[in-house]
Amino acid sequence: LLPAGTGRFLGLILSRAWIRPTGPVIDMPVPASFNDITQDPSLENYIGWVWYEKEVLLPLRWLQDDLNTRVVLRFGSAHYYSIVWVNGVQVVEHEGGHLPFEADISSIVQGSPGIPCRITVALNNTLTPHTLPPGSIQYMNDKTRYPKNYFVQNIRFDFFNYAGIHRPVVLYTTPSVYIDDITVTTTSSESVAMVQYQVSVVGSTLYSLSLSLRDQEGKVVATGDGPAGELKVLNPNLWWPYLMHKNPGYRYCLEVKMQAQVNGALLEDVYTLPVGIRTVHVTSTQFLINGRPFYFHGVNKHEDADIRGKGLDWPLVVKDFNLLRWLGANSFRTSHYPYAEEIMDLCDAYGIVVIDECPGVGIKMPESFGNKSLQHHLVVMEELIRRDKNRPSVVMWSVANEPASELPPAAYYFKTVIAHTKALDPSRPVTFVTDANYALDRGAPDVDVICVNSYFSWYHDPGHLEVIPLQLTTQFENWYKTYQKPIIQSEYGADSVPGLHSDPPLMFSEEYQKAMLREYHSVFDKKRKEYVIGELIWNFADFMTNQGTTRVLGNKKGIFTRQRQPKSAAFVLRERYWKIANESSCLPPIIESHTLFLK
Ligand code: GCB
Repeated sequence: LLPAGTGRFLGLILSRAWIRPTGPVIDMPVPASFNDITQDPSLENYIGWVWYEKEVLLPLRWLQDDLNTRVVLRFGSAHYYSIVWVNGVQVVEHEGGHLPFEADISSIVQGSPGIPCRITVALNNTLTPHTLPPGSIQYMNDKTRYPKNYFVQNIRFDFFNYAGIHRPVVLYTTPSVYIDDITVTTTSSESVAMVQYQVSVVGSTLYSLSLSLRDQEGKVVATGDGPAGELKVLNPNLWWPYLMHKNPGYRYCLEVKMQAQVNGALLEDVYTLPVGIRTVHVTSTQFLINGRPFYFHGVNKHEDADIRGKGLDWPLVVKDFNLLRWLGANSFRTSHYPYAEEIMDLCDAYGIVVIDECPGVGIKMPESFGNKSLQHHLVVMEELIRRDKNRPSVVMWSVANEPASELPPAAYYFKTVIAHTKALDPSRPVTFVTDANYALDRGAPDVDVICVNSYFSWYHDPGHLEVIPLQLTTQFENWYKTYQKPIIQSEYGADSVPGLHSDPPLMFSEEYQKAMLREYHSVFDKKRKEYVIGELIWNFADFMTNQGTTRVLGNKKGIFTRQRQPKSAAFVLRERYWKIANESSCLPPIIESHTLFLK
């Protein structure tokens, strides 16, 4: 990794015939954020360009068969703006973290077997009013208070702006004619389901496609051919959420086989895709999965951990799923950006329902509602939907979190983003998460589900738990009477410093966090009989933020610590979630440690 000055000088650096390190060269793990890896505070808070470089030797057979093999370099995500070179040739440029991008590098690496392939990445974590999330650079020009050229990056979101290559980087191959994309949607009735598919092939127009769908025993239940069609499945095993069925997360395996003749050679590309058969519908009071009312009892999360920041961390990912299931949580929102594909795979497999949020967080400045931002937002939604459209766990898209949706341009902005999202994926409802006043919010008319965040007795009336019942009831009634749409309490919570106790409960103690939850829960219990369809605690775990006077080594609203130890509030929530799960007629799987709540 080579920190290389500020972005202002990038043009200069690139125009040189040979790029040389302009800063210290250090070892940097991938995937990981670079911020917390060293003892150097300037790297922790670094804004600007950093460089990564690595040499790899590619298998000989990838390089010799140059006509028919396509070599691809893929990044799971890199934060924020990336330029990638292979052997000094620029192969891809990508704007935005949290989503994958890739480049066909065949023409660069083929024809030179035995020569190492040098992958160079320039990354810039600077956020502007037009990036997602937006941010701005503020130069401090008062020479009596700040050194020359001093600047800070202002952000309007509450998590540390970790940067680096956050997800795995892989090299893979396909034939030169290959399956580029598959789109699957499902419909079902009691005894028969239809799986609609569309397959796009790139590289030739002369190819054949055959499809087969297997159940979990490996039995072929339907077959098809051609680039579009329908597979009929009799007596389908539906994909059910965790705790809604004794066998949640059932997925069939769709195998798509493409064959093409190219210059006398037979090329074959085979792609397998897990397919969950399920439907999603929204009424004015309910969220239906497979026709049954679904109540979101879940969490908001972050990709955040000690040392590796936002870098993918398998042990942590698996630990978090174990904690979610321990908690009896059936869902989460990917606050405030798309999570790693590895996490989404586990949601599909375990039946954890997802509200899939794009990085539209902190859209507060008027200039962030202009055409430039809007166009970028549309592209980000395209990338997100392309990545996650086939996931049964994803039941709703969230296009933003707490934007300044009362500003006049927000009306056109959200109408456009939501319409675009629906055009790309007509099968799922769309929302954004609001903290605006119900009477002033200009985006709410376009959402399918109202998702509202509130922090009564915390940011408003701090310390006054007694105001919660009235204020929360009023909040729900105002939204419902205005829109007649189901409502999710998409955030509520209180900070607690683990180990800090106080009775009567005082703010920041574990007791206060518990008491606040209980006040909210009593209102949820009344309103979920009407039109409230979910509650998502803020937050699953403590997480790092920018430094500030209201943050003690980060945000402490977790019900688990950052190291995933439960605070008292976790037990309150666990008891509640299992109780709610048991109210449904479908028995959850009996796991020994949960029997206490199942009796
Ligand atoms: C919110 C934000 C979330 C913050 C949270 C808080 O409304 O959506 O990103 O972390 O409040 O704790 O302030």
